[in-house]
Amino acid sequence: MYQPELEALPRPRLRALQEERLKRVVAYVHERVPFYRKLLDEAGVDPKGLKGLEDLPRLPFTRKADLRDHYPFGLFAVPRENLARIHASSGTTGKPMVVGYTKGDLQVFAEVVARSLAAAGARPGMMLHNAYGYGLFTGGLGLHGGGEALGMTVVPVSGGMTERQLMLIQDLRPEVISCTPSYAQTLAEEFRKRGVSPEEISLKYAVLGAEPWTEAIRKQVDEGLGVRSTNIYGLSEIIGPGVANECVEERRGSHIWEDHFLPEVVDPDTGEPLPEGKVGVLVLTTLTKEAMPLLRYWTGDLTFLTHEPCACGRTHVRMGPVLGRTDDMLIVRGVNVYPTQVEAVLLGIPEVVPLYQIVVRREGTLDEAELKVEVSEDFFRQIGQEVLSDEVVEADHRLHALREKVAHKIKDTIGVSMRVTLLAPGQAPRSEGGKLRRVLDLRK
Ligand code: DLL
Repeated sequence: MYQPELEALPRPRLRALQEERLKRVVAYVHERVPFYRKLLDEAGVDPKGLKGLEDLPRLPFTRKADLRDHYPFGLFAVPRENLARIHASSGTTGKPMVVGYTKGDLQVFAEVVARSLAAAGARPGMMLHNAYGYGLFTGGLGLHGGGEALGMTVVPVSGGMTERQLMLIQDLRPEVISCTPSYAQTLAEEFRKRGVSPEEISLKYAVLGAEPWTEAIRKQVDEGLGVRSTNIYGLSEIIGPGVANECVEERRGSHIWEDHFLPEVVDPDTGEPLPEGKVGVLVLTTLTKEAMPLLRYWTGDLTFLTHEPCACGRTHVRMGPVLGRTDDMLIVRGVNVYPTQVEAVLLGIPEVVPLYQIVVRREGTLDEAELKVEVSEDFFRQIGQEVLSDEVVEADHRLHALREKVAHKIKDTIGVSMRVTLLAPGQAPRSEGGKLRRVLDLRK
C-alpha cells in the first residue's frame, strides 16, 4: 500500500475522519461559493448544525448541468490566481466542463493515483507506459503525477500512434501500462498480428479505465498482453482518475479512496439512498478538495457498493463495475437499452466477437436500431468469405442464419428489435488511444 495508515484505517476511525471533513467542506462551500450558499440556505441546512454522516441525505445534489451553467469558473471556491492547473472534459454538446486544482489538490490527486497504481500491483522503480491522452483530459497527467509520486519511471507516451507504442513497449520493457481497456485490446491485437507472444511482452500489470468494460475484455487483455489488469475509476469533476481502483489481490470491485471521496448509491428516479449491494447512481462528495469541492455530485454512473472485507487488507468500500451511465441509456421505441446488455448477449454467441456499434435513427416517427457486430475469425474462415456486405449475407445461408440468431437473442433478452449487420474481422470500430464510442444516436 502507498499509504497503509490511511488505506487500512479501521472503519470507525475512517468514519470519524469523514464526519469531521464533511462538516468542514460544507462550511467551506457555504462561505465561499454563492451557488452552494443559496442551495444550502434553501434546503434549510445550517453548516454548524450538521451532526454527522446521517445528515448527508439532507444536502442538495450537484449535477452536471450546474457545472455547465456556471461555466467556466462559477463554482470555484478560490480566486483564479490560486489555481495551479485547469483540466476540462468534453461535454457531448457545446462548451466543455472546466475543473480546477490548487497546489494542494494536485498533491491529493497524485496521492490517490499513487495508491491506485500500488493497488494495481505497481511498485517504486517499475516503469509505467502511460498511454492515456495528455492535455485537457485528466487521464494522462493524472496517471503521470501518480506514477512519479509512487517512485516509478514514467514514460509519457499519450494515446495514439500505435506503431510507436508497440516499439516503445518492446524496447523500454515497462512492467506497467495505463490506458483505456479498448486501447489495451487494440495493442493486444496488434502484437498478435505481428507474431509477438504475450510471454515476450514485458508488461505485468495494466491499469484500465475511463470507460466501461467487462470480464470478457479483461480476459482478452490479460491473455493478449500477459498481464493482470485492474480497473481504475474516476471523473474530472471529482478529481480525475484515482477516485477508486481494484486491488490486484481480489480484482472484485474498486476501493473508493473514502478519506477523500465520500460515496453513496441512490435511486436514479427518486434520489433516495439505496441499501448496500443495490444498483443505482453513484453520488460522490469531495471531502478535501480546495479549488472546486462538490457536494453530492450526481455522477450518472450506475453501480453498487460493498463493505465485504477484502483480502488486500484495505478497509475502504468497494464499488462494482460501472454497468452503464444513466445518459448512455438508449430508449428505442420505449424500451430501455444499455450497451452493456447488448454486449452480454453477444458474449453468448460464439460466431461473433463483442466488438460492435449501435446506430439509432429515426425513420418517420419510428426509431430504427442497427447493431453492427463483427464475426469471429474462426467463423469467417469456416465460411470462407472475403468480405461481408448485405449482398453476400443474402447469398450465404449461414450468414443469413447468424444474422437472424443475433437479432432473435437481442429481441428475446432485451425486448427490442435491432437490424443486424455483420462485419468482417477487423471492421468494427477500435480504440485509437482514447475512449471508444459504441453508440451512435443520430436522432438528436
Ligand atoms: O475518464 C477520468 C479517468 C481517466 C478515469 C483515466 C480512469 C482513467 P472523464 O473524462 O471526466 O474522466 O469521464 C468520466 O468516464 O463518469 C464514467 O462514466 C466513465 N469512467 C471513468 N472510469 C471508468 C471505469 C475520466 N473504470 C466518466 N469504468 C465517468 C467505467 C468509467 N466507466
